[in-house]
Amino acid sequence: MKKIAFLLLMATVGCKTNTETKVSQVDQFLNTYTERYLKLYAEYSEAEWEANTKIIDGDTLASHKVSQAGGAYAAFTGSAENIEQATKFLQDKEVLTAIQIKQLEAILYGAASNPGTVSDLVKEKIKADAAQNAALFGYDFQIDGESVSTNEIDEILKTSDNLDERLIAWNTSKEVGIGLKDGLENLVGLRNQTVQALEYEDYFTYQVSDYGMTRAEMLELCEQLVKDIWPLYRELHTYARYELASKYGQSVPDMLPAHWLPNRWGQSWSAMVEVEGIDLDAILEEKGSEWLVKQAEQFYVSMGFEPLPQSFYDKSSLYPLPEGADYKKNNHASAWHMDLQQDVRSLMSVTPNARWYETTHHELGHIYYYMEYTNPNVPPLLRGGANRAFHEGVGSQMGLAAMQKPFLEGLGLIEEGVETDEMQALLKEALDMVVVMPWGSGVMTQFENSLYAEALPRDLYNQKWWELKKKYQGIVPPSERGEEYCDAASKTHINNDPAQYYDYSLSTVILFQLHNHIAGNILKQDPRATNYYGSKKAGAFLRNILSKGATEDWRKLMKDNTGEEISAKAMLKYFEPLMGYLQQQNQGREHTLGEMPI
Ligand code: X8Z
Ligand code: ZN
Repeated sequence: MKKIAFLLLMATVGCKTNTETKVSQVDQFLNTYTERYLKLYAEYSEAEWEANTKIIDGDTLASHKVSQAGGAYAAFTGSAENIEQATKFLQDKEVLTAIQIKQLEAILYGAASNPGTVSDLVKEKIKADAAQNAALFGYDFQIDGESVSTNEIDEILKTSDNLDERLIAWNTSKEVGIGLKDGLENLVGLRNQTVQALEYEDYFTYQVSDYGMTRAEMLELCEQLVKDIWPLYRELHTYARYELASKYGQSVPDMLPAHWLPNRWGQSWSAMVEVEGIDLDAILEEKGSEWLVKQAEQFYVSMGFEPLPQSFYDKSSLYPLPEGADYKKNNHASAWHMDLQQDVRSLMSVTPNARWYETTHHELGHIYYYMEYTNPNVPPLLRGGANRAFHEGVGSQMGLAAMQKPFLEGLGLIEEGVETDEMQALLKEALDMVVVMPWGSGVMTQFENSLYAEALPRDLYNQKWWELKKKYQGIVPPSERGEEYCDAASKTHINNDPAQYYDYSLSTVILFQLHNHIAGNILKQDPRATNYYGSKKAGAFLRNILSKGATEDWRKLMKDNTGEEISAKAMLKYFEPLMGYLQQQNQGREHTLGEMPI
């Protein structure tokens, strides 16, 4: 008895020493890794920032810098030595702390996109990525021989009643895809091959694994979300066909012609309707672009977030380039955590209208996420969102809140007590938030799944794209689009945020879960008419989620904060009153979408 007890004691003591040694060995490894990682990460970000804010035709220096810095970053993060060490430590999971395990896993996840064992492939991928980006954002869109910006194309699609003019603008917007097709095909191969070197089946599977899910699980979740919102989407589709046909003086088509819609990809339709009493475009035009950014910051600050550092304003690229500039910049909005510390920047082309008002809140959501998880409890390797969808959701949630009537009244943007049509306001929101679902979880997700996991041949790219557009969105091209076009490649994310677009549709359902919670439990307000402004309590609720970064499992975070699993229920509840209204509007109209897409 005694002997056994003694032996047990020895074993425990021995084990404790072992554990302590292991824990401190891992800490030492993580510290050394992090120090080098931060330096290389910051250098790579800086090179990328330059290459995205100053795109000059044939500029080899910028692409050389990206290749150099990207190469050094890849060589370190994908080095056999680091992979080996992290793998070895993870074999003894039971003696490690949860936060150590998460960091080691993050190291391996990062390594898989740059494995040192295939360093030539990785170098080629970095170069190809940079070239694709420069081709996409250096593209000179032209109408009648005159250069036009994407903001100008968007403006035509938003406002013009002239179908000929719309068709020209839409066709112009797709021209860029032609020259991107070869690069896309090449990148698909390179992305797949690099992750396959670390045993992932394909790049889509790799990207999904960041959620702790398999490809099949993600596809199933996406299909489920599309099914959940489909009855509402189907009503919106019918409504849009009839309303737009009447606006353009045309007969009602079975499917929506792409150039009829107020967005290049038919992913947001809110510009279709106006809410009387709330003409945000007119109000914002008077205020000017700088005001938009400052106001969005002020909204966050009112809820208890810190003011943005001065360096944000000094270093960001927030507005369109001056007329006649001899270079271009990336025209798609983004937010950057340059050094995983205090250097946060945004790249936008803010113009004073409702779309940029929403986008500014969206981008500042990323920035505030960066600032909140830059704290001593979150090691730099875990400075990311609970998952990527959480990162996308925060700012969109604030954007939604910043459009609601009580908020606008409080800010003096509309007159207190002004008569507005609440159903129109709800419809306008649905035309963005519901419409993004079949686009994000359907078209984009299915297309990229085919591209990466099902070896879609290049001579079917456009055919597949339009099959999916018809099936999930009920949208058809203005005329036959052969394989000489590559319409998918006109979408930024297909080129440079690959295989992760489901982030946006998941973020939409998550944001309604968080929003309904804030409205119902914290503000005690109608979720369709809230005013978050100045609510430190709502701010604290959000800050608590953001400040954890990626240190906790996202499912647990969701459950702890809302008591729910991820689902479209909150979103459907929010839009409930709209269903009856649409059914009434659509009485006697023919639905051309099936009762379910799948
Ligand atoms: O890409 C974005 C953001 C940048 S993270 C502007 N969004 C998606 C898109 O534009 O397609 C926001 C909504 C969907
Ligand atoms: Zn975003």
